[in-house]
Amino acid sequence: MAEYQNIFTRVQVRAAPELGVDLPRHDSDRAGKPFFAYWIGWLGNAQIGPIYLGWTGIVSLLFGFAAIEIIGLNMAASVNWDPIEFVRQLPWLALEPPPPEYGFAFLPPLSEGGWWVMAGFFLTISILLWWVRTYRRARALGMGTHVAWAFASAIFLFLVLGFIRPALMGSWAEAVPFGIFPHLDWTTAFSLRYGNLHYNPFHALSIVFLYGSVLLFAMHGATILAVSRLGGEREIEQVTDRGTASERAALFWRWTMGFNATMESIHRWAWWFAVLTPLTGGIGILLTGTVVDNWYLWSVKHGVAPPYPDVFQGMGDPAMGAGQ
Ligand code: 07D
Ligand code: 07D
Repeated sequence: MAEYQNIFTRVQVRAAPELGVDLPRHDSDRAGKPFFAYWIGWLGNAQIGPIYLGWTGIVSLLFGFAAIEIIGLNMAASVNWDPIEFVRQLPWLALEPPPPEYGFAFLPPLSEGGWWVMAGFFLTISILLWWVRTYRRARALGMGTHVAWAFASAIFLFLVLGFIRPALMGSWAEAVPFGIFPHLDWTTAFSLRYGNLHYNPFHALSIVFLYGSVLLFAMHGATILAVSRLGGEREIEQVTDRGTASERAALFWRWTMGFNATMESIHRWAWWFAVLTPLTGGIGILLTGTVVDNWYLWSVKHGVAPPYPDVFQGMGDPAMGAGQ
């Protein structure tokens, strides 16, 4: 049985690389000669390439490279171009956005955030062109554009954090710095500055969808693996044949929780949970500092959180912390 199971689930189809799909007219050729990698076969399909580049792909990579170059060179300059220190301190190095005195100026002096604006601009172009690529490649294959719209949801949060909210606040200084720990420090500081993000209901919703995505992913992945001995991942047969693995999987969930998703709906659950994570999150960030200045006080006002305990009376405005 073990050998058959292997053949069942890991057999590699070595077909024509394009699966017989004709390229639309005016599309450039795909680049690279495809090859097969045995070990990669354990993670997915063993065939690597060819890749479709096209002008959106090439220009996206060029802008992405330029952005990373600007970030990396600025970080290197901050350690006096010392390669050892660059590697040693890399997680803590930063390229910071312009300070508040420049407001939302088009291009502040390069050494005072100008490089940040330029890198952000290039990174944004790169990401948007990559989005166009996901959209156009899906269209070229006659697919739906679900991947592109899911990606758009993440791009929405990215733009809110680095562009839309700073624009609304009239200051680049509100934006996220480039850097590993610096961007985490920004996240903590943001939460503290605006009265604890845990009291922001859209942050809570975003967490619900994030945790929900993890739960759904675990349930779905586990379910399919659990019926792979019955051919559970062979989706065509699963949709058309009776008495298949997917029926058993559905029965499992009806037995254990009284309800089952279907082969189609489980992917809709997954898509919506994933898409709603950055979408609700982005709404929460947009509201912060623009509509609501302190999420804790907002919660007290709306009866979501109880007022601060009396013991702090006489120590200033309790909700703002001692000394305010
Ligand atoms: C696994 C797919 C692969 C992608 C990877 C990321 C870079 C950045 C650039 C040094 C799941 C590649 C990363 C190219 C290097 C320079 C200049 C995706 C997978 C491996 N964060 N964040 C990380 C980004 C924000 C937060 C890690 C990006 C917000 C917390 C990585 C953005 C806030 C924690 C990273 C972004 C925030 C992280 C792992 C953009 C609130 C962690 C990411 C463009 C949302 C975790 C040290 C990962 C960590 C982490 C990248 C935005 C919070 C460096 C590109 C401002 C609390 N973030 N992040 O696996 O280990 O994603 O940090 O918006 O604990 Mg972040
Ligand atoms: C970042 C979308 C943009 C990314 C793109 C990718 C490249 C790399 C490279 C391929 C992730 C571009 C990619 C450029 C290409 C290669 C190599 C998506 C991104 C386009 N929080 N929090 C969230 C929790 C606290 C804070 C979301 C939990 C504290 C801030 C999420 C807790 C404070 C922000 C979440 C917790 C705080 C968030 C992110 C617990 C800190 C945000 C969702 C248990 C002290 C963001 C509304 C996401 C948001 C966000 C989880 C606590 C601050 C659900 C579980 C109280 C400032 N937090 N958080 O999808 O949307 O991110 O908030 O305490 O901005 Mg939080």
